[in-house]
Amino acid sequence: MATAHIAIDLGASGGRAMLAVLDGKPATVRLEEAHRFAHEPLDTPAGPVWDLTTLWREILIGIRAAAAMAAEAGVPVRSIGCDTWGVDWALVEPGGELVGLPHAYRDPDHARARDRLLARIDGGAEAVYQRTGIPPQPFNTLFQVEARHAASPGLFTVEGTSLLLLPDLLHFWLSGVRANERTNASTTSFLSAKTLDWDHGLMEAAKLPSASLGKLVKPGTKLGPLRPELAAALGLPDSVEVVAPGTHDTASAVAAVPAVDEAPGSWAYLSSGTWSLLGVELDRPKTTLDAFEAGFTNEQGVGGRTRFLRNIAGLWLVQELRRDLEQSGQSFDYAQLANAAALAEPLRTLVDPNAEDLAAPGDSIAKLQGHARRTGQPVPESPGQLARCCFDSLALCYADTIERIEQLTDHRIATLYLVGGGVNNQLLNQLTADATGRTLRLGPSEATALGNALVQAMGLGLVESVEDLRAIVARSQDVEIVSSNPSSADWAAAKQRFATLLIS
Ligand code: LRH
Repeated sequence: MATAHIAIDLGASGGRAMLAVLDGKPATVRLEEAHRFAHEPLDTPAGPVWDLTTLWREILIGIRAAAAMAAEAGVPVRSIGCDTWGVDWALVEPGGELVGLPHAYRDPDHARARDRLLARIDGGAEAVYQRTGIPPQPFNTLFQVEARHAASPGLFTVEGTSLLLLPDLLHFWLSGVRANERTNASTTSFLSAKTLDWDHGLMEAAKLPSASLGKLVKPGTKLGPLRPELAAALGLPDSVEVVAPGTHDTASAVAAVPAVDEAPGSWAYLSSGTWSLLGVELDRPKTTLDAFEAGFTNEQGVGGRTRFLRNIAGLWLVQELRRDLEQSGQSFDYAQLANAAALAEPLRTLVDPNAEDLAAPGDSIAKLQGHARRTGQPVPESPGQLARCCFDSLALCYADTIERIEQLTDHRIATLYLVGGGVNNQLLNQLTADATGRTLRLGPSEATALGNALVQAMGLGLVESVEDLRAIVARSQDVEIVSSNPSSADWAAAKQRFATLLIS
């Protein structure tokens, strides 16, 4: 019998409620959008914060819409689960009251907090990496907690307060149950890569209160039924279960990569959206010095796998460029910007997409031009030149990352699976295939919502394993292939130039 699962998928600039219907033998999945909304961090004197009441209202609108779609199709809703971007968190008092608003991770204060905290820890960043497998990115929860603690120590004083990552908070609001789901917990940089439990010692070394860390659960855990009063208000039976998916959006996306019948180690994934997350699955974290120096994170995945990947700035660069162009009176939509980039001279100006100044919001044009000047390259002036600089640099960064993976894992990557909204960017797809010299398999663009819904189904015993999940996704969609044409430009020379620009 067909079953329906509601996936709430929040990104840093927009969220959606999706209805997934699982049906048939062998099973396939159909995904429909019930509701979509935009949101953004709000500036306050204490720093940028997430507008939680708006998010909650939109989520409830989305659940209600998805419930109505399921009722119309005559399919029972069995579960709901939420995923969001990583690292951001909230404090909840024992009585359930929220302590302050959660801060948004792109806050310049976090880089200062990181430097301060690492200076207090013996062995600094490398020691933290060996313990957690997470490189010292300023937005990691560890550094955010340091920033909040330094600014407002009073936040942490109430006994029994829980630190919940954002999807954990939403699950608490939906079910009344507090738990920390492990995939997102691994983005905090205080989850031990060895025990996969909280690293209380690291929290103590960092002089941070760790009593607030709660019970860890794995993806697919049934947290409890939807609160009865909420179920009634949403038009759902109170038998609907709140099931934690891989609550880190990247974990959900990687779970839904349709890699079936691939030789182990022969494929990599690129989850492409605001961020580009490029990596492979490993059986366990790899916290060696060379992995640290190459900038790889070891995040936890669905089915106990490790997501060994690099966080690359991704389409954020183009989103920021578009915003800056708009502020200077030049309005482009993404398709127009990609068209202008396609007509611009290839490989003219390159930047390291992971340069820390580019990750902070604002002044995109001046920053890109500053990088060009400082490195003696032609300064991009037109929107097409600026966008081309972003796309070419991303493609080269992907190629560089695949080479690093091959060196670190001794595997040869033949195929790159591309999932997420970025799969719709044809120019970047072709540049990626050309720069990497790999075959690209595209889709699904909604991998995160699919992975979220199917891990819920796994928690209910309707999907057997990650392999089963991937086979369902593969069966449910057509895969588009992009072949590489490495002779399209002088990629070899560009790679050499690119290598000289890298900060790490
Ligand atoms: C992508 C993502 C990424 C990082 C970042 C903060 O949405 O989750 O994996 O953790 O957001």
